[in-house]
Amino acid sequence: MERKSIELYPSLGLLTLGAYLRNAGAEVGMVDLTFSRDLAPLHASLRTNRPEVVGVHTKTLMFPRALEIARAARAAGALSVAGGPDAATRPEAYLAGGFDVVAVGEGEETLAAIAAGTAAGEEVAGLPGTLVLRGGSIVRGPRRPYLRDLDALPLPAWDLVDMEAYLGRWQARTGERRSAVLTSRGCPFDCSWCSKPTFGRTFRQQSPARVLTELRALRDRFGVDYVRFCDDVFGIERTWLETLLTGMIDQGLGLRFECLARVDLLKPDLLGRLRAAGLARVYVGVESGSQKMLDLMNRGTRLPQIERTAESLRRAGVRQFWFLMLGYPGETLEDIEATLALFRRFSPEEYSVSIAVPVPGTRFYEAVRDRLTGRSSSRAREGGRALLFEAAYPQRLYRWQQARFEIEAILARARGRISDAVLREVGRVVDRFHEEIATPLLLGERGTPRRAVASPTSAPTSGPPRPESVAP
Ligand code: B12
Ligand code: SF4
Repeated sequence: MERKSIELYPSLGLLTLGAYLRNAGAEVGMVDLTFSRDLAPLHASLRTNRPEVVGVHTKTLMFPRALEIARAARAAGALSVAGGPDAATRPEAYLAGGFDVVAVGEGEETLAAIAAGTAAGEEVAGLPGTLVLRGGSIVRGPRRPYLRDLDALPLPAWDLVDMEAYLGRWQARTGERRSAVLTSRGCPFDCSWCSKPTFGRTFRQQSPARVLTELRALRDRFGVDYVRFCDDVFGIERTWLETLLTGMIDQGLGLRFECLARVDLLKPDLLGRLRAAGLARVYVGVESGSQKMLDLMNRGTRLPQIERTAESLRRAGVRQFWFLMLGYPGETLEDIEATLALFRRFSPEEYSVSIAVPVPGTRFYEAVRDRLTGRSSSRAREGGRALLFEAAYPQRLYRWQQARFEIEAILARARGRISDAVLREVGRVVDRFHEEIATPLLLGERGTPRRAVASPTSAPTSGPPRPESVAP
């Protein structure tokens, strides 16, 4: 999927871990499997470098591959350590699958301690932030406090990967040399479907001066001219954002950038500065055109905020990428119509309509846990379109709904090239097909939901969210 959409960036987590370990005196190498279809580069590196410790970054979809790596590491006599979001969510599964250690939460200090302990021949069980199996039971070390000062982290060790392989692909596709930058860790909001195993609800950020140093390094060392700010939400604090934008403008960095923003934070009066600093594209988590659904998701956003943001981005000439979600518990066909109507009204340049994925560790997952279909591998094969739980309507209905958004986007793109009357007529035909043929046929049950699925209760929130304390 990523190869097709070329959202290719080296893992910032691993590059930061690498830089941190080096500063701590360890010898570090990285096997980047992004461009390879098998584990041959790993086997070659294990043979040549004979590492004492092999660390693996994990996401839910990579679970089987991670276990293969652990087996290879063990066969080579190395201690295998799993870290990253999935291992932090279900460490038991990784230990049962063959990993020697699971590191939960922020990895810098934990991995450095594991590396130092292993080199000294010491027992790693009980180290803060780790879990290991001993005599069939799990030994869990105390929780490691979050890092307080992100400015103290070294710049990512870009030399550990083939940066040109990433930058060259971007350049061939877009003409731009794109790289990723992270300015903060965590997010204080609390959307019901969001998994936050690593940073919890903390929110910490680097100083604008530190961010500017990283931006300059990317530009000067690698010719980067386009940056993706990978923060969960970019620019949560207004004063911080304004200082960064001023720096980018005053230093004439000449970078264009994109980021992920929330409609309640992206105030229209900021857009001029954002544009002047290079803002080219914004990912907006619109999710639904139904206020009822936004509330059930505990999004904390209001429809008028979405409308105001979409309108001001359009006026400012910033490309909008909307994230939309179908199939979240509690959603009816009317809610989907409301989402489509909002989409029609603003015709964002780009969008993705996903089917809600219950990620382990979320309130959403807990709510549908007894209705999981266990189809995660089929989801990967089907390009992320498979339902992973028994939702209100059959899978085929969601597929058709996704197709309606695609048709709508095609019609919007055809505006100006095909007469409005023809486009209106095509739209009417599609709507009639939807109402009279597709919906009754796909529902097969005279329009009633297959099963009422309870929605996860949203956490009560009053006023702006407060981040969790970073104290232990
Ligand atoms: C930027 C981003 C992307 C970018 C770039 C990814 C990249 N190459 O870096 C893009 C858009 C490509 C992307 C794609 C996807 N992403 Co993404 N992404 C993120 C995001 C917002 C930031 C990642 C990041 O840089 N974090 C900052 C670094 C510092 O943190 P970190 O990587 O977690 O690493 C720290 C610790 O986890 C730990 N650690 C990590 N690895 C290891 C290994 C060892 C051995 C140790 C000891 C410690 C350790 O130490 C690190 C430093 O403290 C996160 C959310 C988040 N806040 O993390 C989601 C997130 C990681 N993505 C997620 C998902 C689901 C995806 C996709 C599957 C989406 C999709 N359907 O296609 C793909 C998979 C891509 C892939 N192959 O990895 C989920 C993962 C959930 C899960 N349990 O699997 C997250 C958590 C978002 C969420 N809340 O749901 N993503
Ligand atoms: S705004 Fe919501 S979805 Fe985005 S990172 Fe924060 S909690 Fe997760």
